[in-house]
Amino acid sequence: MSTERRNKIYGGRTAFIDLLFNVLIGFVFMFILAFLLINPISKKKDIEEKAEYVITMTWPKHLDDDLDLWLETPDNKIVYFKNREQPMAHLDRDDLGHRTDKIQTSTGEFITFLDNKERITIRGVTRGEYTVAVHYYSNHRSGDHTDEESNAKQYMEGFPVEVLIEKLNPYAVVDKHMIKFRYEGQMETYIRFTLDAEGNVSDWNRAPKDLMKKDAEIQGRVLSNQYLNGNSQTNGGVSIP
Ligand SMILES: [Ca+2]
Ligand SMILES: [Ca+2]
Repeated sequence: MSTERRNKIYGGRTAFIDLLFNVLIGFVFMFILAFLLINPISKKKDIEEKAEYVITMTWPKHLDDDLDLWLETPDNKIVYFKNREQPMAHLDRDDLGHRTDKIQTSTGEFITFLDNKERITIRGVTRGEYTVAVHYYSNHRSGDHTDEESNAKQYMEGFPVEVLIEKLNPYAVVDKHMIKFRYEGQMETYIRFTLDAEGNVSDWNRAPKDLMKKDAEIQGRVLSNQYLNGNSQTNGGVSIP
C-alpha cells in the first residue's frame, strides 16, 4: 500500500471518528438539555401533588377581627399561627382582620382589598384523626368605647365563620360548616375526620376537642425537655392567647 493511500485511509478514518465523537457529544448535550428542561416540570408536579386537602376559613370581610384556624394532625402536631409549618401541613398566612388587607402594587402604591381568610394545606395523607378548630383571637374594636353598642349587638347576634374542607385528588368537598362567633376567646371544634390508608375520609364527628389545652401540653413538654437539657434560654413559659 502506497504511503499516499495509507494516509488517505487513516485520514478518512480519523475524520469519521471525529464525526462520530461530535455526534456523540451532540447527543450528550441534547440529553442534558432535555433533562434540565424536563426536571423543573416534574418538581413542580411533585409540589402540586403534595397538596391533598385544603382547609379554608372565611369570616365577613367588613369585620376587623382576628380569627385563627387550627388543625391537629395524626402525628400530634398542631398547626396554627404560632406553628405555621409542620411536617404534614402548613398555614399560608395569619389574617389579622383589616391590618393584613393592604396590598402593595407593582407601582409601590398601597391598596386595600378586604378579605378575611386563612388556609391550611395538608401536604400528604397519613392514616388517623384530624381535628379542625377556630379561635376568636381578638376584636380590634373592643378598645373603642364608642363602639360598645355594636359590640353588644355582635354578642347578641354573632357573626358567621365558615370552614370549607376540599379534597384535591380527586376533587371533592369533604365538609362545609358554619358556626357563629360572639366573643373574644371563643373556640369551636368544627370537625374531627379520620383518613384511611388511601387518604379517604372513613369517619367523622363534631365532638369538641380542646386543641388549646393540648397545645399547652405539647409546649410544656418542649419546655421540660429544654430544662432537662440545661437550656435556660426558653421563651419564659407557655403563652395561651
Ligand atoms: Ca388570624
Ligand atoms: Ca383580612
